[in-house]
Amino acid sequence: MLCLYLLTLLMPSQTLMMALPLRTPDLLKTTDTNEDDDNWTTGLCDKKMKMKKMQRFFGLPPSGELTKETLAVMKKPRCGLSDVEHMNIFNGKNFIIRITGNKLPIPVSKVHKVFRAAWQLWSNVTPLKFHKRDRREADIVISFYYGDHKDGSPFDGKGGILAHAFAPGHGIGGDVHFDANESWSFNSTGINLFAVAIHEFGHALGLPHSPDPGAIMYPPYNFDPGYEPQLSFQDVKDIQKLYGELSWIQLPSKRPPPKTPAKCDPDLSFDAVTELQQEVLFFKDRFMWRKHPQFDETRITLISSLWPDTVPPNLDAVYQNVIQKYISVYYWVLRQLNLEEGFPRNLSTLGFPSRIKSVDAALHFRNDRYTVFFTGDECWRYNEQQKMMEGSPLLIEQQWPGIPTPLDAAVFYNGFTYLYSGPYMHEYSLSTGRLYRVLRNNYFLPCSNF
Ligand SMILES: [Ca+2]
Ligand SMILES: [Ca+2]
Ligand SMILES: [Ca+2]
Ligand SMILES: [Zn+2]
Ligand SMILES: [Zn+2]
Repeated sequence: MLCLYLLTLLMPSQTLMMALPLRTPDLLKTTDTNEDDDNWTTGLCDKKMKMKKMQRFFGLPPSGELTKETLAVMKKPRCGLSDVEHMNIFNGKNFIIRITGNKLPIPVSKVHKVFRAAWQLWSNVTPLKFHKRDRREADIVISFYYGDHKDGSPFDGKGGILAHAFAPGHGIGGDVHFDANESWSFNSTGINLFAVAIHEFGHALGLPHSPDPGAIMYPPYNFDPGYEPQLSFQDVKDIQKLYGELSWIQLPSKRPPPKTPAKCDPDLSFDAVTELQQEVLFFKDRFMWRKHPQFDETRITLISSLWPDTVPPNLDAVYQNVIQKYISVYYWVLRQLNLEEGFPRNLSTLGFPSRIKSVDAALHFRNDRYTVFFTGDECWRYNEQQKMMEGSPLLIEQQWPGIPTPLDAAVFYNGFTYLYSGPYMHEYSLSTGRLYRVLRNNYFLPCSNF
C-alpha cells in the first residue's frame, strides 16, 4: 500500500505553459499536415515516419517532430541494440557462461552474484539451465569494455549506451558486453547492474525489445528504487514462446509475474486522472496513458518517462493547479519536470484532521480557485487562494448523487465532471451537477474491443 501521495502540478502562467516541453511550438506545428504531403518524396516524410514510430513506441504523442520531450527520451541511458534487431535462438537448453575481466571499481564477487541472480530469473520460468565456468569455450561470455572494443559497436563513455548483447549463435553470438565507463551499482545510485543484466541476458537468449513499458525488455533504462527488477508477464510469455514453459506453480515465488495494465481490461480502474495542458493523463501503478487532443491513439508509458524517478508509483490524486503559491503538505509539487523544493510534505498541513491519512481523488476548480479533495464518503473544499480548508467536509452523495464511494479519481474534461469508481466513470454536468452517463473507464482511451 503506497497510497500516501498527492501530486500537484503547477501551471502558473500562459508564458510558462508555452515554455513547457509538452507544448512546444514544434509540436503545435504538426497540425499542418500539408507539410507531410509536400515532402513525402524527399525523404523528410520517411524521417517523420520513423520519428512517429519511435514516439508511439515510447507512448509519446506521435507528432513526428523532434520535441523536447522526444529528445529527452532519446537521451535516456539505454541498451545499445536497435529496436528492430532481428533475433534468433539457441538450440540447446544448457548454457555455459564465462565472466571475463576484473577491472571493475565494484567487487567482482558481488558482480558475479548479480549476474547469477539475473540469469536465474530467466531459468526460473523456462527449462533453460546456466552453468558458470572459467573455461574458454562458453556460449555466453560476459565482459566489461571501455570504448572501442573491436566488435563494430564501440561504447560511448559514461551515459548513453549502457550495454549490448549479441543474438544467439556461435562465437560472439549470445555474448554480453557492459560499458565499463558507467557507474555500475547494486542499488539506485548510478546504473543498477542487476536491471541491465536481466535485460541483456534476455537479448543473449534471443529476445528483441518489447514495446511494453512494464517489460524488462523495454529499451530505456528505468530502474525504480521502489520496484525490484523482475520479469513481467510479457517477458515470461516471450521467453517461453522461444524455449518452452514451466508452470507458475514451479516459480519460486509461486506468484504470477506482474502484468502491465491494459486499456482494454474491462475491470481497469485508475489511481488518478488529471488534465495537463491540452492532455488528459490516466495513472495506474507505475504507468500512465496520455490522451492528446490532436492524436487518436493513447499509448501506455511509464510515469517516470515524464517526471523524475522520485515521484512514486500508485499515486493517490493528481491535479493541475493554476495558482502559483503553495503551503506545506505531505504531498508532491512539481513545477514543469522538477520537484519543488521542500516537497513532499505532510498532508495534515493542508488542514486535514489527523484521521485523514490519504486522499482518494482531487478536483481543481480553476475559475473559483479551489480544490475539492475526496476522502472515503466525504469531500473537502480547499481554498487555494487563502490556503485553507473551508468549513467541514460534506457527504459526496449530496454533491454528486449516484456515485459509489470511495472514489478512485476525478477530472474535468470537455465541459463535464468525471468521477471514477471501480471500473466505471460517472459523467456529471458541470452546471447542474446532474449525472448523465455511467461509462467504462476506458471510454476515452479508447478501447475498440467492446
Ligand atoms: Ca558466444
Ligand atoms: Ca555508455
Ligand atoms: Ca486515487
Ligand atoms: Zn536492449
Ligand atoms: Zn561489444
